[in-house]
Amino acid sequence: MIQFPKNFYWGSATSATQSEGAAHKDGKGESIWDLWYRKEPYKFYNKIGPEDTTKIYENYKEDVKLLKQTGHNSFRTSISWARLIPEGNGEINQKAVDFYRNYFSSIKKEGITLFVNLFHFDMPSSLQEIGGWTNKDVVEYYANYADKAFELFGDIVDRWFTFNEPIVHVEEQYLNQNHYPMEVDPKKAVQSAFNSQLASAKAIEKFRKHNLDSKIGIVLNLTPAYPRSQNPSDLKAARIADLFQCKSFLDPSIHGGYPKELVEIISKYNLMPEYNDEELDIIKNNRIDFLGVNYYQPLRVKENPYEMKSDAIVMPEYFFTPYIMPGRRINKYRGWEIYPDAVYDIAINIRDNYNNIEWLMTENGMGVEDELRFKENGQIQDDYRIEFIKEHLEFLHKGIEAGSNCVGYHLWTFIDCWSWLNAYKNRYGLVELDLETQERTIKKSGNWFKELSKNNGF
Ligand code: BGP
Repeated sequence: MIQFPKNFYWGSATSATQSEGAAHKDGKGESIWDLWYRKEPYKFYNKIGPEDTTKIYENYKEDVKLLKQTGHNSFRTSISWARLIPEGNGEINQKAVDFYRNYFSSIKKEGITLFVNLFHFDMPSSLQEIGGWTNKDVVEYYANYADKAFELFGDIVDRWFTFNEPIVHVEEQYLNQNHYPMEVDPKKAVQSAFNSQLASAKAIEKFRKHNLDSKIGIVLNLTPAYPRSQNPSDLKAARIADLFQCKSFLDPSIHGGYPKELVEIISKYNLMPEYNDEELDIIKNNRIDFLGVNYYQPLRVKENPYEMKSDAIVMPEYFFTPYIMPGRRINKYRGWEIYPDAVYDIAINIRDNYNNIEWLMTENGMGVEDELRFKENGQIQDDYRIEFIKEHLEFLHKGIEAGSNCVGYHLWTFIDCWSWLNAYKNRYGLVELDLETQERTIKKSGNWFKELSKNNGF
């Protein structure tokens, strides 16, 4: 039996946009996802957009019972900035305040520890119109929003997060064209990254003024970068990949500043963001209390054998090229490699290089297509998901045994939810969602997860 430390957090995570639905209800403002879907619905899998996602907005009372039935002692969701403050800055939407207070209170009434995140890829569209994260005014508006959230819900939230995976909105909005406004502009990407980090620090600064009993952290998608080989050029590619993908947010969030080599590269290619000393001080003086780590797949890289043209757009691929390792295990539905061993490496990296800060796995999971084919006697028999979780937990446990300060494991996700790029194609939930009827049915993994949580191990 693998036994986890006392009071270990067992649960799952979701986000506002992916689970609430009611995108145009009760005064909610438009987010970039609503805007993008309105403009280009064909960009979304089966043309299903964010408006009708899992409908937790209407169903939260029932759904909270399901949290309990699947063994959650903790749960993370996010606040929709555009629901709470429809224009992104200024007037508060009272209906949103009521919804979040009722939803959050019902979670707390079940004795479930509540983790709330402030930003999960969902910029209010009016703020994207003025440049989103590339605009310093938006940093101020975000700090005001965070301040308001602490004031309104600070008494019921146990742990806060400033951002979920900030490197993702940076890259997908300004390099890879997977999030609106789908631009390819490395300078904007760097500015967005710096401003997001500054926004996180400013939210922490506001948080401290409220003197709450809770803690505040950030959720980062981390994995050590694995080089193809031990050749110096592959090793260099891995080092730079780590700087860009992990240390760009990890170092300022925990150590209060940026790695020298990262700054040198950014500066060498004329990508330095606008910043001043006061902002650097804010980042330095407002660090996280604990860390959330999302992990799905390893980051495997190799050298880029080609030279950069003098007029090239400076893309990360010039420094490190994704490496598709022969014979890798893969989740074919999502195209992501399965490599549970990385969880141990993450744990050791945090122990040795990040002050052994308190952390938890905030996301890990397996999205599978067409799960109905696994339905027997009315229940999806998702043994593959149980195996996936077990394998990752084994390595997490090994990391804890080695002294890493991990305090919990959250699965992605609770009820099958909408995905940014894949809508409802791949299902991740412990609970099945019938999209037609909205009926919820606990999968085999949901029952297993309850046992896992009850036994604090398996
Ligand atoms: C993470 C995001 C989640 C979720 C998950 C699964 O990066 O934080 O919001 O979407 O990935 O990915 P996908 O939905 O693309 O399959």
